[in-house]
Amino acid sequence: MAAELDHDRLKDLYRLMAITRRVDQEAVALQRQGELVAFPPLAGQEAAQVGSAAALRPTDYIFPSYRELGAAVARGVDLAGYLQAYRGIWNGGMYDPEKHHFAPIASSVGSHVLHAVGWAMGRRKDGADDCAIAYFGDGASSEGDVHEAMNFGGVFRAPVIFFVQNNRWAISVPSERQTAGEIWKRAEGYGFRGLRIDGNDVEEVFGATAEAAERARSGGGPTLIEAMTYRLGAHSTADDATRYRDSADVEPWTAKDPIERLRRRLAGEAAFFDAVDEEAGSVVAELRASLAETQPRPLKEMFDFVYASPPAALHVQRELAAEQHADD
Ligand SMILES: Cc1ncc(C[n+]2csc(CCOP(=O)(O)OP(=O)(O)O)c2C)c(N)n1
Ligand SMILES: [Mg+2]
Repeated sequence: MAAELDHDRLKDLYRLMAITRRVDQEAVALQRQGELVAFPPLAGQEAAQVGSAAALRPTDYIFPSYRELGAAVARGVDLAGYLQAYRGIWNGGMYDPEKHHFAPIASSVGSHVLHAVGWAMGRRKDGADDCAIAYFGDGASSEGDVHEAMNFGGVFRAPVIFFVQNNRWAISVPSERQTAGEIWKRAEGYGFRGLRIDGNDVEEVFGATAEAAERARSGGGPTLIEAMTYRLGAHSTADDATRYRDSADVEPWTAKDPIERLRRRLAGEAAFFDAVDEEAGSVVAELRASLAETQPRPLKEMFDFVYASPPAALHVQRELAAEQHADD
């Protein structure tokens, strides 16, 4: 289902994917240098994320998991704010979700898929024709929350796209050890359209997402897109993927690297590639500088923002914390 994107659009997608790759590598380096607590690299999944996010309108709402840096780059989210989540400064990132319609990062697997459905239903009640997209993994597709979200979305024909990146792994569990059938086929049981696409082909991803968004806007209900891709790196900087997978399994996917694939299509654009490299270099230099300036948040904020009226026990804890950490 190629969307036949024009040359300039392909160049823009290349630019976003290349910047994403560079920021991803920088984030891993920052973790190794002690600047981040942990980071889940997305290398290999750039086409799936950038192609889908770029196919939406800025007013459509993105509900990311913890591995959606590429969608954040495509949306123009403040990347230092994004990485605060991985620096342990703030759960869910310090960027403003409302500014770019990019929800706080969900590290609880699958939980945000319900939020996407709720937001989509609310937006329709407001009379708007925006849609929501929920990004989640092959592993998350086994979560009860995800089944509930898809069932609810189907029954209420919510304007939502369920976008699964099947990167073949849920930490150390390969997808065939956790899903007996095919994820995209579940859509039929929920009463909406499902499809499987080549997640490393940015044009195909863009086309499938644009079509799903159109369906959502026009009252056609949700779409489940299963984008077949591969997690080239480890699950996160906290694990060693060589303990559970062979490098021989990774090699064929390295050959299908989505950025190299697009670069081959854009051959002859040497000056453009150089300009993108240079831009990516400045993006990461700025990012590094702005992370270095990050100050910890006031300790008392740990107790804010959850309850409108915090329970008594929390008040006690808050006072104790204030007493014991008067300087924080
Ligand atoms: C509710 C919940 N259960 C377990 C975990 C631990 N955990 C973190 S990531 C992950 C694997 C998720 O795999 P998948 O959905 O395929 O996403 P991927 O990491 O491949 O992007 C697990 C089990 C968690 N964060 N939240
Ligand atoms: Mg996975």
